[in-house]
Amino acid sequence: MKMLLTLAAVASLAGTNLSRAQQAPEAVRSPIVLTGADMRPATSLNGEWATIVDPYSNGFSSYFRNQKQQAGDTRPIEYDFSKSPTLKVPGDWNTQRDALLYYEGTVWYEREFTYQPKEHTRIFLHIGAANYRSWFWVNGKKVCEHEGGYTSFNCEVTEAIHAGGNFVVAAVDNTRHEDGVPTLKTDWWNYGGLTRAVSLIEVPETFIDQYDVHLARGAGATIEGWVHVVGGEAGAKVEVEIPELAAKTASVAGGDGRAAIHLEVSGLERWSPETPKLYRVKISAGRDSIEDLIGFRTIETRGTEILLNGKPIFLRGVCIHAEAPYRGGRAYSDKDAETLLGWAKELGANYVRLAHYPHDETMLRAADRMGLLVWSENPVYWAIQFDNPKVLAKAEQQLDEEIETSRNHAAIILWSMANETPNNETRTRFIESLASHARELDATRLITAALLVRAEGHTKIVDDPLGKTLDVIGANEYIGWYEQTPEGADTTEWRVAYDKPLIMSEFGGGAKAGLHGAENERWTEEYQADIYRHQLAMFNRIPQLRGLSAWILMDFRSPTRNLAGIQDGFNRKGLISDQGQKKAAFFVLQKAYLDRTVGKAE
Ligand code: GCB
Repeated sequence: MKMLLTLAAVASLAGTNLSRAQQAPEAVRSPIVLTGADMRPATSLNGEWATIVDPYSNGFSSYFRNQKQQAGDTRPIEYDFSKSPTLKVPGDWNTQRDALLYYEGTVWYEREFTYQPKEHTRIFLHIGAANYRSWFWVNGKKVCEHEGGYTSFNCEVTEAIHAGGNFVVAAVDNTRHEDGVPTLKTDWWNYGGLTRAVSLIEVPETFIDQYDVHLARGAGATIEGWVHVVGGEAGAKVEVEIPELAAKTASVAGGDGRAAIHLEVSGLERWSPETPKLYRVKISAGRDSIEDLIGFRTIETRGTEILLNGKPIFLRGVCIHAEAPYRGGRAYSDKDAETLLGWAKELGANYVRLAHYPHDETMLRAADRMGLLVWSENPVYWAIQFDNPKVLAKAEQQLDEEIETSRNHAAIILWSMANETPNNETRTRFIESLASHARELDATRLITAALLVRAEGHTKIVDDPLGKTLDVIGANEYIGWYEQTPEGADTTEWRVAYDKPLIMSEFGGGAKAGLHGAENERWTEEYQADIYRHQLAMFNRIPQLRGLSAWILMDFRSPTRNLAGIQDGFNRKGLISDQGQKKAAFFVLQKAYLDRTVGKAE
C-alpha cells in the first residue's frame, strides 16, 4: 500500500517520470548484432559529448529534441546542450567528474557530427557498452533502447541520418534494479555512462551480420562454421578466404540467411598461449566484406582433463575486473588491456578469468594477441531474481550478445553462466536454461560457473547440483580470509561430486600495498602472501584440479569496501595495487606459476 501511494505521488508530481516509464524497455533485444564490428571501417563518435545530469529523469519529454532557443522565441526551453559541460566517450562519468563519483541516475549525452551517407547502404550506431539502460535518438528520432551494461549493440539509423549536419542524443541510466542483471548488490563499482567506444558503421544493403569460423575438434585441420547474411535473397554467395593458408571456399546462404563453411587446410599453426598465431580471414558476401584476425584451436574435456588442441593443460590464472590501471574507472582502451594482461603474463599466467561480466572487445583482442586463455562471464551474480521470467530473458539477452559478438576469439575457452549463486531448485533451473541456450549458440566451447562450496568439518565439498550441467566446475573459496586462518588450508581436504575438471575460480585475501607487518596481521602484504603459500600447498592435494584464478590481479573500486585507511572504497585483494605496486603475494604466486610447482604437470 505504501508502495502504491509512493508511486502515485511520484506520478502526479512528475509526469515526465511516467513518460520515461512508458518508454522503458522490457529487455529489448538490439535487432542487429555485428560480429567483428571493430574490424569494419567506421566513423568514430568518440570524444567530447555535451552532457546534462538529470537525476529526476526530467529530460525524457524533450531533451532528445536538442532544441535551441531562437532570438525572440518565448518557448520555455530549459536546457541547452551547447552550453553544457562535456564528458569523454568512451568513459564512465564517475571518474571524470568528482560530483559524479557516487551518482546513480540518468545522464544525457549529445554530440553533433557531419555525415555523408552513401547510396544503397544501411547505417548503424554501434555502442560498445552503455551501463545500464540507454535510449538513443538521431536528429530527434528515436533509434533504439537497450538494457545491459557490458555488451555491444547496434541501433539502425539509416532513416534518421541525413547528409550534412546531424546530432545524436543518448540517455544513459545506471540506476540499479532488483530485477536487473546484475541486481542491486555487487562487489564492484556501478560505473555509469557510455563506457565503451561509439561509432557509425555503414554496410551495403546486403551485409554480413554474424559469422562463426573455428577449427573443428579432432586431429585434422578442418575449419568450419557459418556466415549469416542479412538483406539478401536466399542464394547469396558467401566466400571465406585465409590467404596465408592459401585456402578459400565459396558457399550459398540458405533460406535462413546462413551459409555453412567447410575448409580443409594444411600447414595450420594452431593458436595456443605459447604460439598465439592469428590468421587474416576474409569473409565476403556480395558487396560486403570483412577481414577478421582469428586463431584456430580446439578446446574440450576428457574425464577430469581440459584439452587444448587435444593436449591436457593446467590453467594458471588470475581474475581481472575491467578496472583501468592507474587512472581508475572502467577499462576500455588497448593500453588498459595491455597493461592488465601484461601483468598477468608477468605473473606466469596462461589464463585469465574476466570477472564478472563481458569485457571490452579491446581486452579480447589483446588476449588473442598475447596468448591468454579467457573465461568470459555473464553478469548473473549472487542472488538475482531467479524466479522472474523477465530476469531470465534479460540474462539470456546478455548471453546472446556476449556469444554472438565474441565467438571468434580463440582466447575464449569458457563461457561462465554465473558467479556464487544460492543453491536452490529455481536457481538451478534458471542456470540450466542459460547453459542449454549457450550450447545451442556455441557448441565449441566449455560451459562453467563459479560455485559456492560447503564444508563438513575439515572437508570442503563441491556438490552443488548445478555441477551436473557444467563441463568444467568452478569453485570459490576464501580459507584464511573469510574463514579460519591461512593454516586452515593445511588440513582441508576436498571432495568433488563430479568427474569433471575443477578450477579454483577464486581464492585470496586483502592487503594494502606497502603495509608491512607480521604474517598473522591482517591487511599486511605478509598476511596475504601467507594465504597464498598455504593455498598453493593445498591445491596440490586436489587430484582433479585443472586450473586456478586467484582473486584478483589488481585492486578495484567497490562501494562495499569502506574500511578507512585500508580499503577507502577499494577491494584490496589485488596482487597489484590500482597504482601498479606489486604486493608480496604477487611474487609468491608468480614463483609457483613459473616454476610449475602448482598444478598437474602438462
Ligand atoms: C567473491 C565474489 C567477488 C568478490 C570477492 C571478495 O566471492 O565472487 O565478486 O569481490 O568474493 O573480495 O569478497
